[in-house]
Amino acid sequence: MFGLPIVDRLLTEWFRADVESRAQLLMHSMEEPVTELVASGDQARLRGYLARITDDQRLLAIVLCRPDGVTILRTERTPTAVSCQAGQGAPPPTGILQLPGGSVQVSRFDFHGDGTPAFRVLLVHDLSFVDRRQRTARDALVIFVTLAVLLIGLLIVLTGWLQLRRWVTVLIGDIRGKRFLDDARSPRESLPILWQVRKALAEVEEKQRLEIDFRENWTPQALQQVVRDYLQSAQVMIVSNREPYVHNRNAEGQPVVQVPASGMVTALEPIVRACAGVWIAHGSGTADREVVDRFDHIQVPIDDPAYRLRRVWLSKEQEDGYYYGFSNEGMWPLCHLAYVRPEFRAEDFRLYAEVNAKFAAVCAEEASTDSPVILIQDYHFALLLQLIRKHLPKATIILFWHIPWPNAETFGVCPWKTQLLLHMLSADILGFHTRYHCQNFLETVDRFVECQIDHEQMTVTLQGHVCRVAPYPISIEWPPRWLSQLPAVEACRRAVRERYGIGDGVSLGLGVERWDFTKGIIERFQALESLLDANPKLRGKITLLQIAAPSRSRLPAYQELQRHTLAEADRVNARFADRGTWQPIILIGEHQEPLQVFELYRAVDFCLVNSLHDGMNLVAKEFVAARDDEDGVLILSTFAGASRELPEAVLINPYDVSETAEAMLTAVKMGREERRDRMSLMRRTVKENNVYRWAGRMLMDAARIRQRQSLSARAYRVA
Ligand code: GDG
Repeated sequence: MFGLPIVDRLLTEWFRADVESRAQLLMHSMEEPVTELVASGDQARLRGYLARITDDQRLLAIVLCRPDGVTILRTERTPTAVSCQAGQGAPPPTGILQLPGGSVQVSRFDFHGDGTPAFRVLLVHDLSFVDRRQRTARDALVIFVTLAVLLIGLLIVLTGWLQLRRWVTVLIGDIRGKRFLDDARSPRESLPILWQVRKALAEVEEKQRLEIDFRENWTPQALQQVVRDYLQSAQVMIVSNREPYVHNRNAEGQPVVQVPASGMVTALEPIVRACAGVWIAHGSGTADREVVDRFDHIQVPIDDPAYRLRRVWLSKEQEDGYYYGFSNEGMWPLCHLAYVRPEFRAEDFRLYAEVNAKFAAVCAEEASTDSPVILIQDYHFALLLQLIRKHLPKATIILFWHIPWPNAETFGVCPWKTQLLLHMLSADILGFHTRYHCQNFLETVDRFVECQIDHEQMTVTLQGHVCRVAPYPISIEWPPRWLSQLPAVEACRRAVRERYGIGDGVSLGLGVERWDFTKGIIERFQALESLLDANPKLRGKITLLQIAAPSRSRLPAYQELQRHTLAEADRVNARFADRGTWQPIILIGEHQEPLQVFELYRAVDFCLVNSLHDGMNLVAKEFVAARDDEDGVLILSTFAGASRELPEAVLINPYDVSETAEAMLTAVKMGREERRDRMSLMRRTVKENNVYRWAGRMLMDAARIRQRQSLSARAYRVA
C-alpha cells in the first residue's frame, strides 16, 4: 500500500491542529478561574478545579509553572517528561512528545495578569486516539482499496467473458457453417485473436479432412451425416441412363423386377438409399410404364422403399440415336482403347442433344429446391450440364465419368469435341476413377479449349466458372448386402460344383461381366487354350465358368462379339473336352441375379478380370469382398483402374495371351498361405475404400464448393 505513509502524515497533521485549537479554547475558558485561584493561593481548590478539568479523556494533565520554572501544581497523570523547566532556564518543550505509553501534545500558555502574579500553563493532551484513528483509517483504506480492486477485476472479467462469449458464438456459427476454412485466409474482422483461432480451426479442419480421407469406417450413416451436416440436408439427385430397377414382362406377361448388370448401378444404389434422394433414369423395361404413378414415379426397392425413381420415356428413334448410336457406338469405343472404331453420325449426335435436353427439363421438375446437388452419371450426359444450369443456376453439379478418358489425340477425332468439353466444364466437380484419366482430360481441355488450367489444384476456369477435376476411385458397398443371404463358402462351393457338374479335383475359374468387347472374354478363352496346350496335365483339371450378361445386343459390334465368343468357346471346348465328363469353358450367356453372382464369387478358386481397358472394374472388388474365408486368387488386368488399388492381385497384360495363361497356372498352384496373405490385404483395401467413401469424398468436396460460392456471393452483394 504505497499511499499509507501519506495518509498517516495527513491524519497526524490534522489531529495535531485539532488538539491545538481545542487547547486554546480550553485555555480561554480556564483563564479567569485559574488566575483567581492562583492569586488566592488556595492550592486545594486549585487542584480540585484542575482535577475536574482533566476528567476529560483526551486532556491528560495540566501543569502550572511560575515564570522562573518552579512548579506550582502538576495534576495526577502528568508524565514525568513534562516539566516546567527544560534545563538552564529554557522554556519547557511544546509540541508532540513521543513517550513510552504513547504520544502526547504539550501546549503552553503564558499569563501576565494585571495585579496578579504571572504564571504559565502546560496542557498535555493524550494523542493515543490519533494512533487508533490512524489504524482505523488505515484498515478502512486497505478494505476500500481491496474492494475497489476486486470490483475493477470483476468488471474486467465480466467484460472479457462477454467478449469471449461473442467470439465463441461467432466461432460456433463458423464451425456449424464450416466457414472458417475460407474466412481464415483473410483477416476480414477487426479481431485478430478471432482470426488466429479461425486459422487454427482451419488447420484442424484440413487435418480432419485428411483423416477422413484415410478413415476406415465409411458407412451409410457416415454418408447420411455428410449430407446432413456438410450439405445442410440438400436434395441429392442422381441422373443416369441405366435405371437401378427394371420391370420386364415375363413369359406369363407379368411385370418382374430386375437389378441390371451395371457397375454404375452397383455403386450408386447404396448412396441414393443412404441419402433418400431421387434417381432419374431412362425407363427401359418392357413393363416399366405399368408400375409407375401418374408422375412416372416409383418408390424403390420395391420390398423396402428408400428413395424415388423417376422414369424418363424415350422414343425408339431417341434410344437408337442417343443410347445405341452416339453413346455406345461413338463415345464408348472412343474412350476405351480396345481397337474398335468409334462411329460418329450427325443424326445420332442431334438425338443425343435432344435426350440430354429432355433429362435437363426432368431435373428441373424433380428439384424440390433451387440448389440441389445433382450427380450426373457417365458419358450419356456430356451435354446435360449447361442445360441444367439454365433451369437451376444455383445447383451443384457433379459429373462422374465411369469409363476411361483417352489422351488428347484420341479424343480429338470426335467431331463435336469442343462442344462436349465446354458443357463438361460447367460442372462444379468432374470426377474420374484415376489421376491418369484426370490428366488426360486436362491435356485434352488444354488442347481444344481457351481456358485457364491450374495443374497444381487440378481446376479449369472458364468464363469465371471453376471446374474441379479430381480422381474418385469408385467402389462397392461393404459388406455387400447379398452376403448375409448366402451360406458359408464351402456350401456355396458344393452347390455351384453340383449345379455345373464340376468334379472335386478341378480348379474352377470365374469370369463375370456384361458381354462387352472391352472385357477381354475372347482373349480369356484363348489364354485358357494356351495354358492347356502348354500344360497337358491340366486337361480335365481346370474349368472356366464364364457369365456374360447380354448388353447393347442391338448393336452389330455386340452381336458380332456374342457370335465370336460362342464360336471361340465351342472351338476351345471341342479341342479339349473329355467325352462329356469335363469341358474347359462353361459359358452362360444370360443375366444372373446378384445373389447368384455372389454365390459364384464364393464358390470358385480364382476370378479372371482381364479387361482390355476398364475405368475401374467392380467385379474385381466384389470378388474380394465376397471372400470372407480369405481364400481365392484374383487375376487382374493392369488396364483396369482397380489394378491401382489392388496390386496384391496377380497382375497381367490382357493382350499377352501367354502371360494370362501363366497367371492362371500361378493361381492354380498358389499355396493357401500366399492366397490368404494376398486376399486379406486386398480385403482391407476394399473395406476401407468402399463406395460410401467414394461418395462421401465427392459430396464433401461439393459442400466446400457450395460454401465457397455462397461466401463469394455474399462478398459480391456487399461490394
Ligand atoms: C462401368 C465401367 C466401372 C455383371 N454380370 C451380371 C452382373 N454384373 C455386375 C457385376 C458388377 C457390374 O455388373 C459390372 O461392373 P464393372 O465395373 O465391372 O463394369 P461396367 O458395367 O462396364 O461399369 C467400369 C463401372 O462403370 C463403375 O464406375 O468400374 O469400369 O465400365 O457389379 O456384379 N450383375 C447381375 N447379373 C449379371 O449377370 N445382377
